[in-house]
Amino acid sequence: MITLLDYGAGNVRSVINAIESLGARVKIVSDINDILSATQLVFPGVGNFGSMMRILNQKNYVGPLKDYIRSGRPFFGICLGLHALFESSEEAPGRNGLGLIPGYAKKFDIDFSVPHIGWNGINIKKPSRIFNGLGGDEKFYFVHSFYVAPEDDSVVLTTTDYGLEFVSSIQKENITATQFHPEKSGDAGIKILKNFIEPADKEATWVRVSGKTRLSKRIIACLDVRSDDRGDLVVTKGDQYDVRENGNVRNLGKPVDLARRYYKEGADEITFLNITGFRDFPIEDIPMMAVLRRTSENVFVPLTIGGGIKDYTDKKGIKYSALEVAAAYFRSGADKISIGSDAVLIAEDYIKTGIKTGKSSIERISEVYGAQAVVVSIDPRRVYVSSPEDVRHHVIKTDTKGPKGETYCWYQCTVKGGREGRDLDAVTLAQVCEKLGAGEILLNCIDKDGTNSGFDIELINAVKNAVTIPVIASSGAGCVEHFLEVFTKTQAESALAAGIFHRKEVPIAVVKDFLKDKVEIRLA
Ligand code: 1PR
Repeated sequence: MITLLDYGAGNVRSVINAIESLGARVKIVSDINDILSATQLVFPGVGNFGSMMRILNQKNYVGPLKDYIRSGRPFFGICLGLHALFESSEEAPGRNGLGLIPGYAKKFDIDFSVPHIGWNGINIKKPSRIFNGLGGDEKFYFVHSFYVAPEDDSVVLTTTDYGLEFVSSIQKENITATQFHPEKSGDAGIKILKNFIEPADKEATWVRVSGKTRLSKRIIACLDVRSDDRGDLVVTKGDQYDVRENGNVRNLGKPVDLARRYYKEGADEITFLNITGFRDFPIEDIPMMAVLRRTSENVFVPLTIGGGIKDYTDKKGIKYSALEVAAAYFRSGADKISIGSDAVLIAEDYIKTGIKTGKSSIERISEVYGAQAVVVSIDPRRVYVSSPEDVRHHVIKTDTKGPKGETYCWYQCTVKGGREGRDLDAVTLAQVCEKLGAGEILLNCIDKDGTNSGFDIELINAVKNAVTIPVIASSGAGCVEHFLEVFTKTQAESALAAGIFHRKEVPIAVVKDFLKDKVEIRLA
């Protein structure tokens, strides 16, 4: 029986599923006695250091947690569960951590995109049975803006390189804690959890010292999900956002089955877009919650869900905040939520007033769950102009001429699945959303969607060069060379595709095989 400390922020379902997949049972802490009587404790921290410590204090968990750890019983901390062990964090000045390990958590101050999101390697600094059975070149999933700086180097178990060499896990007597997420790190991560759960009499059999680690470019499979005309939930795919063929919604498979297939084929992440979300009431959208719950049972890579994440009032007049909608998705197994239409409206308001209200969905979800959990999905369309002075938007010079021979264009944001254009450009939207707390941009392109003609490199460069957060390039992938092009001609951290994966034209494994000696990627 593994005891799991859940303080209510973020996706602990994946940790539970990962542990249960190993045949162990999980007991979730509901009061201090559960902590005091635990025999093996896992603490997966998610979100913000300040709100985590506030909740632990409110629930009177701090004392029992310290007593448990000091008693010498096994403890495994994940992400903020690592930071919590330290004295403090720059994320919440003035807020004390558990103080069991001298040192503090620091914010990344580097020239790279922050948060550090994605699959990176580890340099092992001392033997540990936690790594038994691993080969040495595995990559693990990270998502964080802060890293721990212990005063005593002897606690350092691994380091990872990202702009600098930072501590990616620690081990001290009964305490093991990782910055990376084993529950989101495919088979390698599951092995680590297995080694923790298994009896402690096993010796460490393996140690490795390696050179610099590198963050991988991610390959993301995207599943646009909606009800077909019979009311069944299907994965569909549009051509420039039109998902109908001969009048019927295209049906390319079942969401859970396809997600499992992509996980097995080596997808680094899976994104579900509930593309009827803007018409439905998502909290009642049980089928989508169920899709996430079932997918997270045996898909151990990050899951993002988008579609309909906004404040709304249901048919009975009950009000739900976007935060509540997001919370329901996180509880169902999502690691990140993606906001589309609402982000455009929020940015328009912000541009009008220049005031951060703190009340928008982006700000509220980011505050509670952390910036890394908030993706903004942009659905832009090219608008050609004869001269940059014609509009007040970010205009680029383009190599793809317009219908009247125009050599300039801007990228118009749309809402409601591309059906309504707004007076806002994609570059400005991305910049405003970063300011408001978004942690990543999912950059679609309506002109390219479903065309198999390659990513819109000019759009991706325009947005990527305007923000410091990671960008997912999306729309238009038609062959393996398109992935190489987007990773060599732009700084995008990830590339997302849908149609070619669904139709089995270019499987994920083939993409990775093609990229493996040319670009840093994870081989599952
Ligand atoms: O506005 O917050 O409710 O979110 C709605 C979400 O649903 C947005 O993220 C929006 O992009 C998405 N969406 C809405 N309508 C459609 C549609 O197709 N009719 N899908 C739609 C957009 C997602 C793309 C696609 C890539 C790759 N499709 O990410 O997967 O273009 O496709 P490809 O590789 O086949 O070219 P809200």
